[in-house]
Amino acid sequence: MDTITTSKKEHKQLDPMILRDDFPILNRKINGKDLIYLDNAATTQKPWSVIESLRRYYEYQNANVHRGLHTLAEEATSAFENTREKVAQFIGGVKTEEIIYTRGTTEAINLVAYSWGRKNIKEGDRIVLTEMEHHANLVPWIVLAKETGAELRYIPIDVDGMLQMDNLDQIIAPDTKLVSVTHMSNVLGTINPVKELAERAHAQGALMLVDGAQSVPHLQVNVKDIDADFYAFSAHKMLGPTGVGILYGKEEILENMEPFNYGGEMISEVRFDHADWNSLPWKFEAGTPNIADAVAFAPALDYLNDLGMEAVREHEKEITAYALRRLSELKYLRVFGPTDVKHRGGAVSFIDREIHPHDLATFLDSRGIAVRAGHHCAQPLAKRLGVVSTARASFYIYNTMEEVDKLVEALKEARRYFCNE
Ligand code: 7TS
Repeated sequence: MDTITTSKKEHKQLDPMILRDDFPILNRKINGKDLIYLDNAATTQKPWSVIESLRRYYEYQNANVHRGLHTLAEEATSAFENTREKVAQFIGGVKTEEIIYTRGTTEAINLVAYSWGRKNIKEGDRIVLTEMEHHANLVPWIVLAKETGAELRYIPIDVDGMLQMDNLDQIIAPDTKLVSVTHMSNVLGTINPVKELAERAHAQGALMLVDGAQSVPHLQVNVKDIDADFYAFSAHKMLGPTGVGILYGKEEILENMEPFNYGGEMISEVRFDHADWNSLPWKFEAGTPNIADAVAFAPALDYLNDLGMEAVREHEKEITAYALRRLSELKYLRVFGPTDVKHRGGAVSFIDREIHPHDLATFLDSRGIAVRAGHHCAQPLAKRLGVVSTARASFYIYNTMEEVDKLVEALKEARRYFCNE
C-alpha cells in the first residue's frame, strides 16, 4: 500500500493500472472473465484501506459513541468525529457543526424535506426541481407539495441533456421557496450550473439544495463557493462504505430547524414532560449512528485526497471522452447526455435501438462487464427522453481505456448474438 501511495504521488496524472491493486474485488472473475466494473454511479468499489479500517474498528475499537467514559468509547468517538472533520475539509472547509451524518443522500434530502420543508413550505409556495432528478430528490418534494398545496416546477432539459436556462426567471419566480437540483445527473452525466442556480434562488429569497451524490465523488466541490444552503451526498459512491451519507447545511439554517428523529443523542435535557435539543450537529443524529462505516469513510477520503480531485476529474474526462467517441462508432446506439466532457461526468447512458437494455446488460454480464440497465431511479427523465430504460456504463478512478474497448467489443458481439449481424 505504501509503495502504491508513493508512486501515486509521483504521477501528476492518475494511473488506473497502479490503483487497481488497491481494490481486491477487481481481481474477481465473473462468468470466467475478468471483472470490468462499470456501475460506479450505483456504488464504487472499496480499497483495502477502507476494508481494513472496518475490520480494525470492530477488532480493536468497537464501542458506542458520545456516551462512555472508558477508553474504547473515547477512541470510537474520536474516530467517528475525525471523519466528520475530514468531510468538512473535503467539501471546502466548513464547520463540523454543519456536517450531519445520515444513511445516505436519500435520507439527507428527506431530512430537509421533513425538518425544513414542513415548517417553511406553505400552500402556494413553489419548489423548483429539474427534469433530470433522481427519485431521491423528487419523491420527498412530491409528497411535501401534496401535503402542503405547494407547487412543483421543473427546469426543462434541452436535446443535449443540459438545463435550459433561458426562461429561468419564470420558473424561479418570487414565490419560490426552494430550488433543489442535482449537481451531476446519474443518467445523462450532465454537470449543472449549481452556483448560478443558487444565485438565482437567493435573488428570489429561496434556498438552494444540491444533490451531490454524483458530484462529490468526481469533482472538487466547494459548498461555500457554490453558496449552497444544503448539500447532500453518499459515502458509498466515493470509495466509502454503504450506510453513511452527509447532509451539509448552513449553520444558521440548521439552528432554526426542528429535529428529524427524536430519542437518545439528540437531546440536551429531558424531563417527564419536556425535552431540549442537543447542539449541532448532534441535534439531527438521534440514536446510535453507523459508527463503523463512518469511521471507515475516513480512509476513503484520504485516498481521494491523496490522488487529488483534479486528477480524479481529469481521468474521468479522458475516459469519458474516449468512451463517447468509441460508442459513437456504433451507429445502432443512441447515447444520451452532453457530448462535451466539459459539461459532463462519467455516467454514460445509451440504448441499442434493437436490443432491450436488460438483455444487453445480461449479455455484457456474461462477458464479465457490469453495467446497470433500467430507469436509474429517474422515471420522469426516462419518459422525457422517450425511453423506458437505458443501459448505463459509469466510470471511476480504476477504469481503463482497455475496459472501454472491451465494452465496445462486447456491444458489437451482442449485436451479432441478438440481431444476427
Ligand atoms: N441522487 C443521485 C443523483 C443519485 O445518483 C443517487 C443514487 C441518489 C441521489 C441516492 O443515493 P443513495 O446513496 O441515497 O441511494 N444513484 C444510483 C444510481 O444511479 N444507481 O444506483 C443508485
